[in-house]
Amino acid sequence: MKLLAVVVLLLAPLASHCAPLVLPLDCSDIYNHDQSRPSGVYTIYPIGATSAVQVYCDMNSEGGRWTVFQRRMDGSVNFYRPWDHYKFGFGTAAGEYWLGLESLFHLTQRKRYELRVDMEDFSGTRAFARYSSFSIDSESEGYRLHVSGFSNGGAGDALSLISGLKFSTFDRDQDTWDNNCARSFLGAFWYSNCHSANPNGVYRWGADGALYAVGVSWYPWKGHDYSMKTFSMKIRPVQ
Ligand SMILES: [Ca+2]
Repeated sequence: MKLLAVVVLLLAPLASHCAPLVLPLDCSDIYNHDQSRPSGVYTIYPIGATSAVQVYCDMNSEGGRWTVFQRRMDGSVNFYRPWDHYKFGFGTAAGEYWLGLESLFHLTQRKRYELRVDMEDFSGTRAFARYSSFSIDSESEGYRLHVSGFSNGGAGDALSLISGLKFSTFDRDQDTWDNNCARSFLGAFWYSNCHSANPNGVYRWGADGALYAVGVSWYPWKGHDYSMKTFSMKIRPVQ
């Protein structure tokens, strides 16, 4: 009994050095807790203890810690969806998905984030764009986008000009065009009249002009009628 008490006393300081039971808000929290964690699917809690959601964490690009909120890779998930789907998220974190605007709003309320947009064409060439500041407003503000501080990873800038715009889906037109951009270009995004990038457009296999500008496109790099092989949008806290 005496021995057990001694053992417990000896172990007590060790226990207090163990991981604190703090739920990770994003992939950066997961990385900072254990820097040996590889890229992959993890559970985060963007809105609190009852908001568990699975995401893909990019632990490789430029030092890692990236929380991926949008990902295209094989065309297995339909991205032409209504407002509520974009609000709450859809797809699977191991494959193609959209995290959800509500989670994104809460994350960018809690920390200051930067944005990285990665893309790859069907010949295996990669490019990216990075923005030193990224946040969105609440749903009552239309999930208005704030993005600035572009730096070029070969892809060019397709987002600085759309900072300040509200998010649009086919059933909630908040673009600046007389018609409906989401309906015309088969996606959902921060559209103006209409876009220089359509990350949530129709997955197509490379160059395809049969239908104008409906693919997973990034105009400054490949124009309106080239649809990427892979595309992802990811955020991490500014250190
Ligand atoms: Ca409109």
